[in-house]
Amino acid sequence: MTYVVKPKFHHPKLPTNTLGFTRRDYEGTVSTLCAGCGHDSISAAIIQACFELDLPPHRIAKMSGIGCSSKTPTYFLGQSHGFNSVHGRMPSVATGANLANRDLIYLGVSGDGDSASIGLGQFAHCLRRGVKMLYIVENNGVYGLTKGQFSATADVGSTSKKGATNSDQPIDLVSMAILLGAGFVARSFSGDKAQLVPLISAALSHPGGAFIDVISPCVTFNNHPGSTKSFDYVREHNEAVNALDVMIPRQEITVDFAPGTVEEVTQHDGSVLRLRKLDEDYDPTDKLQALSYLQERQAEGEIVTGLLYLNEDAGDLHQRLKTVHVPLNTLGTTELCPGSGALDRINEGLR
Ligand SMILES: Cc1ncc(C[n+]2csc(CCOP(=O)(O)OP(=O)(O)O)c2C)c(N)n1
Ligand code: SF4
Ligand SMILES: [Mg+2]
Repeated sequence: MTYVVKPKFHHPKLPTNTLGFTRRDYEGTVSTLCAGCGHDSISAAIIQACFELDLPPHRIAKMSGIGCSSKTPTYFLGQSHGFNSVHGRMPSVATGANLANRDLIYLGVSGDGDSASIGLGQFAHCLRRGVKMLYIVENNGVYGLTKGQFSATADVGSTSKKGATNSDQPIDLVSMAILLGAGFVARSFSGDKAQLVPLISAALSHPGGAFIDVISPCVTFNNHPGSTKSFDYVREHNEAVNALDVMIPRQEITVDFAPGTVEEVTQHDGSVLRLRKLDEDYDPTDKLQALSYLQERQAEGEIVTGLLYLNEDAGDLHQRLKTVHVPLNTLGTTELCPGSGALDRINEGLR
């Protein structure tokens, strides 16, 4: 058996959201990942965010590639659409799906092998095109599914479980995402639910391409001294630049951040992101500063987390291609084939 269905029974008084769903309605099957795998915590954070945002499960499309991380969509949002693509090809499948039906909410889940090794080109083009989706990389520095080889995000000098030392430079996916023009770029840690859930909620409300790199320790192959993606290492070297809270339009504002240290950003859908600065000098809207800060802290061995870059006006693929507002897959023959008169006019315009 490759999956185990969860029992449907639950306490009749479980809290419901405005759609009448309980948190359990956003779950999937029982996880078959190793006990303690960071990826399971990310699934739990996705479930929590979608429940709190009152997202209708049937409007969400989960896209993934191949890897332990890419298996996780089976373990959340069991009532949503899902597509498990070929290794490293999730971004192009998500791009096509998004072009065909802009009405769905796209959630891409990938691994560091899936996105930074075999799928690096796909990752780059998806972000540069501004496909409106939340793209999550569950980053453990190894190919977990194939038993722990170094991935392209493994830090130089880090060691494998068997003692081999990685001599290659790492690819920093958040710096790449900022350079490629993603409008929402964040990094978090699977062990920090308080930070991860609001980041996922904010990213799902973002009007364009959103990327979150989540450091997610592989407890079986990359959680030893010598790894820079282990639970202990990340806890000791985590440097959060801000704390985020998200208010969706219907919510009463209840958070109470100290005045003078809070930045409010109203998104196009009316949701408000409240950023409490932990580092006074950090400005997530300043691209160059964000990039140099990331490099500086990385050189000191720190892992910077939080909302690292935000550009509300980055736009998305549909906006850039000027597509019609209705999903392309709903267009009928009349709209798709306007007749020989229209063809004649086009031909005339090309003479
Ligand atoms: C075309 C192709 N090449 C190689 C593989 C073997 N393979 C399966 S998963 C994987 C790496 C997965 O690593 P990652 O994306 O980091 O996911 P993790 O298991 O670490 O979550 C590889 C190399 C494959 N399935 N398909
Ligand atoms: S091998 Fe690693 S990444 Fe895969 S399920 Fe186990 S702990 Fe998680
Ligand atoms: Mg991996």
